[in-house]
Amino acid sequence: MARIITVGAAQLGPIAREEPRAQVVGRLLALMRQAKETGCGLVVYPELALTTFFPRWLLEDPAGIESFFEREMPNAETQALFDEARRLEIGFYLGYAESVEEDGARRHYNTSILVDKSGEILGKYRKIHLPGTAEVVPGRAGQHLEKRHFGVGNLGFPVWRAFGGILGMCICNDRRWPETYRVMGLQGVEMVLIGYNTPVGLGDPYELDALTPFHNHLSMQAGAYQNAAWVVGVAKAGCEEGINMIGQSCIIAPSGEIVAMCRSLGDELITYRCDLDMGRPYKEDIFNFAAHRRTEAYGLIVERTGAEPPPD
Ligand code: CDT
Repeated sequence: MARIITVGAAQLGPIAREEPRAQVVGRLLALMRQAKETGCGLVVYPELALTTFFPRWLLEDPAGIESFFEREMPNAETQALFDEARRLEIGFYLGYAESVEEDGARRHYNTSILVDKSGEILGKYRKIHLPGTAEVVPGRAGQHLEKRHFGVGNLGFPVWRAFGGILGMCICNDRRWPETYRVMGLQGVEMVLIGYNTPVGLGDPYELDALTPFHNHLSMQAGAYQNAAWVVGVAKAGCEEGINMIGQSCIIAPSGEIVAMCRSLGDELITYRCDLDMGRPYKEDIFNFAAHRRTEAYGLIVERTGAEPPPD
């Protein structure tokens, strides 16, 4: 029997700093209902989908910082999402800022969860590759302070048997790193869910900014193809608090081909009927890891991996 996940990529337009959670949740619910109407069994929201992308600011007041984080999930403001998922029998991926007490200390993570069709949390992922800096870079047009606001994720890159397949999660900058997909690929992942907020105009040379949409797709298409998995990449897009963020949310087949893509920079749903077995010919042949990976021959290279170039 065909193993199909009809997935919805629920791109969000900007979220203003003062936009109440309830209003954001209302937008997420509208996209969830639209996804259900178009036959989806799973809807994927962006990274930090409940708030504006606050790591663009220094934010020194602890209470002000904490206001961007969720101490419980679900909580009073997000419960409606879980209730509606259960009512509609649709799963979801949601990115949010997580605040948790660990080893007697309060810790902050950039987190995503996978929720099943009965509204139960199946899995959690905490972002590992945190871009930007911990301190303000003087003279830069815009800041990206994820290293200040979040700890490095401590849950690895697990995969889950869910929705009839093997699913994994990562968050934004993770998508640029081959290790992200390969760690999940080695566990047989069949669909990788990714939320992102990708700003431009922070002060990089124009030629780098201009290539941002290309690099977005390049990374995800390569990750999909090289690991024979579907990839669903979902943006928070548009001009948010004066910073432009790319859109181009997309669904990518295990062939590496983009099969659906958002056209706007606002709230927009795209869907695709993903056949999980489409990855099989790749997993059995060109990317048959057991047959073709040569880890024993990678040793020399791994030993030299470091800051300095190889000797002459
Ligand atoms: N959110 C996130 O990880 N964004 C990064 C941009 C960093 S620019 C300093 C990304 O890789 O898209």
